[in-house]
Amino acid sequence: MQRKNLSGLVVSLILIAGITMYFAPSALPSILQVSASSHTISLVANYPNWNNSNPQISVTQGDTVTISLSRTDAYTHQFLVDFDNDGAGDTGDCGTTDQCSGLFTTAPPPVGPFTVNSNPATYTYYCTVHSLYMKGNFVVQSATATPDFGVTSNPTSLTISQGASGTTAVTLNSLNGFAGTVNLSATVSPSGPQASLNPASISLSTGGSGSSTLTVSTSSSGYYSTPVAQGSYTVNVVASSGSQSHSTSVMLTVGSTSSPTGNSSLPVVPIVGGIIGAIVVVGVAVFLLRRKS
Ligand SMILES: [Cu+2]
Repeated sequence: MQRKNLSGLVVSLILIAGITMYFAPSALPSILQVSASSHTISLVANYPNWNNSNPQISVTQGDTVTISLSRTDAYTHQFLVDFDNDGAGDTGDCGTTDQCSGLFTTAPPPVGPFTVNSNPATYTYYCTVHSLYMKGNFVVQSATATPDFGVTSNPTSLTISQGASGTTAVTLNSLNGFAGTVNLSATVSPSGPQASLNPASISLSTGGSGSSTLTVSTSSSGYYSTPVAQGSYTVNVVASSGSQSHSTSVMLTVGSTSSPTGNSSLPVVPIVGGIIGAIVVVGVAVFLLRRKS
């Protein structure tokens, strides 16, 4: 009886281990593929094009590439990838910098496999014989694109009257496979209006996006219930995750919608206006008093 239980336990453990190994890979977070891969690219020469369209070839730095060649027309061709950007005419660096076939009529041996060592950029591949027409882009992409995120707001400006509030949507986007939590904060300059974000933190999945609502309020505050001054403000929204941070600005105009929306600091205008008004009042009073006496 004891032995039967033991064998049952062993069978159960093997089953659990098997199921775990089967399901574990799908439970792992998806990670951006950055390891080098191998590509075989087939190009058919058919004057005046490769593959009838001179297709763009895209690879990643560090990839291993093999190019198999053939033709369907009656001409002689020669394939060349111009990694040093000196044109189709220089075949002297074939096999060192550039990658080339020989002149061919029937399908030649494939070019490569070769490792793409050139810096990320757009290069050109040619037929050296028909270089004006038979050419296309050979794009080398970076293998080390850093996962990152972007932040935008819509709308990018708000106009609200004193004592009111307004909202704008702040959107976060995952870039280059970024996945993680991004914290949002907002500051207003000059101080006065209050800004808040809901939610203040967004979890982005790889290739995903998320949105938060930025609410800006100009209700009066403080002991004397001082109203927020009319004028132009900037709300700076900072999105940060670890050491990475990005920001976006929302222009805020406080006042009636018909008031000017220039960049000048409007609080100066009422102050200057008030001072001028006071001088005029005092001046008129002095004039009247002198006239009376
Ligand atoms: Cu050709």
